[in-house]
Amino acid sequence: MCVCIYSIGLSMGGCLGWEEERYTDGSKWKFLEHKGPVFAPPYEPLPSNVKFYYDGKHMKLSPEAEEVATFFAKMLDHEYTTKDIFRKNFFKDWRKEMNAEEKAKLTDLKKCNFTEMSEYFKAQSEARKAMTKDEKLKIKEENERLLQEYGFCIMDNHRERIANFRIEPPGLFRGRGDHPKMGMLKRRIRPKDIIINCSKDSKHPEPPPGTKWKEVRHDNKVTWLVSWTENIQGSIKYIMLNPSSRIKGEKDWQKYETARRLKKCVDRIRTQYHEDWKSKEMRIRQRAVALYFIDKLALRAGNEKEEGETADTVGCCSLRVEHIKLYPENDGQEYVVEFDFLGKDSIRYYNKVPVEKRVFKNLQLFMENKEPDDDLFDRLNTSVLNKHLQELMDGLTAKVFRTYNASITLQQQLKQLTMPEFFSFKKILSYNRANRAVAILCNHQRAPPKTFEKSMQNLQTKIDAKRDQLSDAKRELKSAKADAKVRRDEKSKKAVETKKKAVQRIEEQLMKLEVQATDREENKQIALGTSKLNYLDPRISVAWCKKWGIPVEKIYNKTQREKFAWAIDMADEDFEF
Ligand SMILES: *[C@@H]1O[C@H](CO)[C@@H](O)[C@H](O)[C@H]1NC(C)=O
Ligand SMILES: *[C@@H]1O[C@H](CO)[C@@H](O)[C@H](O)[C@H]1NC(C)=O
Ligand SMILES: *[C@@H]1O[C@H](CO)[C@@H](O)[C@H](O)[C@H]1NC(C)=O
Ligand SMILES: *[C@@H]1O[C@H](CO)[C@@H](O)[C@H](O)[C@H]1NC(C)=O
Ligand SMILES: CC(=O)N[C@H]1CO[C@H](CO)[C@@H](O)[C@@H]1O
Repeated sequence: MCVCIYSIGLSMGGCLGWEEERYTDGSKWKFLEHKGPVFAPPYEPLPSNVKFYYDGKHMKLSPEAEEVATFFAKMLDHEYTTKDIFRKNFFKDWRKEMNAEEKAKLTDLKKCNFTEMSEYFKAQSEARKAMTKDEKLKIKEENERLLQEYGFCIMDNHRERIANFRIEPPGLFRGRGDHPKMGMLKRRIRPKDIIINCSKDSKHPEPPPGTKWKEVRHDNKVTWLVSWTENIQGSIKYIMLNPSSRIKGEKDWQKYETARRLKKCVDRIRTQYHEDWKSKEMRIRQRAVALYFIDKLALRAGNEKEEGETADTVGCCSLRVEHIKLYPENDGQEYVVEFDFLGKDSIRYYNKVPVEKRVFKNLQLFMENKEPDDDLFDRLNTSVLNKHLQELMDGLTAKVFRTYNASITLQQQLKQLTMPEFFSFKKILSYNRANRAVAILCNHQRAPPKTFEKSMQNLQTKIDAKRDQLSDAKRELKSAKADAKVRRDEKSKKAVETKKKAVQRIEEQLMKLEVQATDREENKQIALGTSKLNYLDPRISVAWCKKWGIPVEKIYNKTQREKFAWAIDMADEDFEF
């Protein structure tokens, strides 16, 4: 068979998928061969001089109990280990790994002393940092060998990179926000947990000696290679192809094409839901108001599965009465709705927006005679809404509205903010500002990075030094000019020119640093990555780069360039979303 090698990047990017990917156009692969996953290394018991103490007394733990204890010890300096839920969940799961004797003795987490374990891991991590070049090179070579052996598969006629062929090691679950399951033991994944998907006529991956796979499948309608069920949320995890692969690229392209189709019919959809606000049927009114929120505020639809089980997060359909407040008038605006709830990943969504009068009146109606914890849209659920969206446009979901609004907003902002006369670094600031406008729209907030103040200080020091340098250069220019006036010869004229250029160069460097500071400051609490990676049609960004002669590397890092290879390859300066 002919193996065509293409799109092979070597960075270790990519992540495990959560959604099973099926071909949307009914296509199938014909041949799939791969080597299966790389398992986490087995547990290595602690050296005997690293001791664990219970109630002040040394206690030797069984290997099973010790392994789980090390997970806690490794996180000892982290705030998590002070949280009640974390400690409770951890202790409950830890006890399950203890033998009878340990179970009887270890009854109070407060009496456990993990200090020596924690010190040991800290020392190990220091030792890793202090490795010699040769030792580091050895590790790098071993990683490269694993990548070459396990990191690629052959799908039909292509050799493709696999996104993440390493199975995560066991540890303690953290989750985002105040996740009710934080601290639980994330079990070690073994061959007997693994389902392999490959073609019948390929060389099947071998399980490690003495073990068996759970199952080997030959399902050519899906694009995953390996799957297993993780124990915390019971969700299925998959090993899939790298974003740079042909299949991923096509899926990505399709997503943005769907958003572009929405652009063409969004007016019709808006007209319709405006009409539906007046419907005699309550379920239609509720559906229409929910749709308005999704369109106007880029809210998520809400999970189809019951969210209540995990953190108390909601989407549009699962909003409760307590999540909104109505103000007939607020700060000089009429019909204002205040939203305050925890959205995906427990990130708070807070927004105060004026809405149309009819929406406001409907909301009042929906809230009548209800308790705070009653559903706002009691006649609506996510599946009903999704079905309705499908009827409005093939392939339409709440996410398509987000993608559409994000992409069109980026395009408009880029047009507005990029001035032809800007230096290229200032154009890049414009790009980041456009990206920020979208991130704000999508509610992609973050806590300021820990290193923020420090890195701003460093930058400020550089700026101050550059300012001094500039005044020196200006002074030198002035004296060169004075000198030239007196001497009136070629040599001193040349000197003036040289000094002038130096001043210009330093001015430009100073401006660049100042723009950098502005950019960083504005970015303090906003995460650009998520929208860049998931909601912004890369063809808009690539077209913008082309138009202004900005290298794509300035806006996409290596991982992002791999993911968007399809868009970069077909770069078109006149692309209109
Ligand atoms: C825990 O153990 C360490 C090391 O053996 C010891 O220095 C420390 O005092 C102990 N901490 C407590 C709270 O007993
Ligand atoms: C995108 O969302 C914003 C914020 O709610 C909204 O004002 C705007 O009308 C939307 N734009 C489009 C084109 O849908
Ligand atoms: C959603 O509502 C529809 C119609 O009321 C109902 O048939 C369906 O079972 C509901 N789905 C869920 C997941 O609750
Ligand atoms: C690229 O940027 C993303 C954030 O958007 C980051 O998560 C990733 O680690 C970066 N990759 C590289 C290779 O720098
Ligand atoms: C869940 C699933 O799609 N399983 C498929 C795995 O592969 C076998 C053999 O091709 C199919 O029969 C199953 O339906």
